Amino acid sequence: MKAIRTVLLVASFVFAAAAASAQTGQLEVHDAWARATPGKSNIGAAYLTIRSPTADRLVAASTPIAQKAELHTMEMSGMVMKMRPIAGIDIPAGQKVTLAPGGMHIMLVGLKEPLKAGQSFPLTLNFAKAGTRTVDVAVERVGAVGPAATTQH
Ligand SMILES: [Cu+2]
Repeated sequence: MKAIRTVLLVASFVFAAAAASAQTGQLEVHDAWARATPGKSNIGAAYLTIRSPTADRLVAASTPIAQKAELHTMEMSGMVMKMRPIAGIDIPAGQKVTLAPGGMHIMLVGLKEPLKAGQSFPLTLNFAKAGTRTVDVAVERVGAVGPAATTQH
């Protein structure tokens, strides 16, 4: 009888701990990728997915492989899609925010070397609340439209 009570106590403790960690989960950055840059272009773009359990805001980015990393968005200007710098990207609580071609992206200005498919580089993101996150950005071929499957090769 005593043993059964002990098991129940342990079980309820483990359950409580799991519930607590779900509530205090951390901001995560997934699927960071960039397109290889053609020729001698010294401008590139990085894309990724951000999810945070609490509202946050991406306010800056930096990478050792470029002079500057700017937050950009794309919008229609007349009949043309144009990109422009933005001060930050809001991350609503519990919602996935995806930076992808044709939309928001991280512009890499002044690349020290062209981005080559198969390489990767570090990118540091600064969040208003979560602080910094450094992710590895995989470089995909020039025509890629998304990150390669990460589970199979
Ligand atoms: Cu841009």
